[in-house]
Amino acid sequence: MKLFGPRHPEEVAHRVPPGQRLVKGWPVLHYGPIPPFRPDSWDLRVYGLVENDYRLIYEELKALPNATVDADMHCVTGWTTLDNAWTGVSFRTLAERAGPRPEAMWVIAHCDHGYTSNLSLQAMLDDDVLVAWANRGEELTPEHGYPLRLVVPKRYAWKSAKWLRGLEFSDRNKRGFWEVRGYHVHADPWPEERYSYQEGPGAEGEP
Ligand SMILES: Nc1nc2c(c(=O)[nH]1)N[C@H]1C(S)=C(S)[C@@H](COP(=O)(O)O)O[C@H]1N2
Ligand SMILES: [Mo]
Repeated sequence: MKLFGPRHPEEVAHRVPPGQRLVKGWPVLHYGPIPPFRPDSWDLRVYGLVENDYRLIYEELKALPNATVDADMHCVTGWTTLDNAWTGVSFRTLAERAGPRPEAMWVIAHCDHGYTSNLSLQAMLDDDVLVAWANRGEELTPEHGYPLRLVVPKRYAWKSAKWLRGLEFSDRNKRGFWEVRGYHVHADPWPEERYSYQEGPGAEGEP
């Protein structure tokens, strides 16, 4: 995994989706203020249509098997960054511990201050989806989501919810903060799934 070395232009071209441009550095983008981290009251809840709902305090979360994923990041406003090495816990690890019921088809990420995003369980179970507390070996800064954010590398970055506090399994497509404001429920940057008017007729039901 080559993180900071020069890249071949063709390699870059293959990794920047249509309508996106590669940027230097790492932009900060979110709606509203940055929530404070209060370790004494912080928890991550995993709940909804699962066999065993549970909550983890921060130490318990970090003690789960750790995973590192090398991922690109694509914001629907047009910027892309490459090779963000994220460290955290795989979403699959969290989901297996909860045991989703057969009716669970969707996952809603809940954040401090009420931001939400939703995705199909199928997309969430991809092996590069994780909840992360570090990037390129450094703890996340508060503006990038510390103490915990979701990372869904293959979807536009509004799905990568910062200041994550809950993962809810559901049988319904409960649209998140941007999804109710006209953005696409699946949000794959390669076919440019930006806006909800592009969704097929099936998007409200089965993922
Ligand atoms: N809680 C929360 N998470 C959020 C957002 C937000 O407004 N609130 N914005 C999203 C959007 S639109 C983007 S592009 C990414 C940006 O992450 P970054 O600031 O670490 O680059 O965070 C996503 N996660
Ligand atoms: Mo974004």
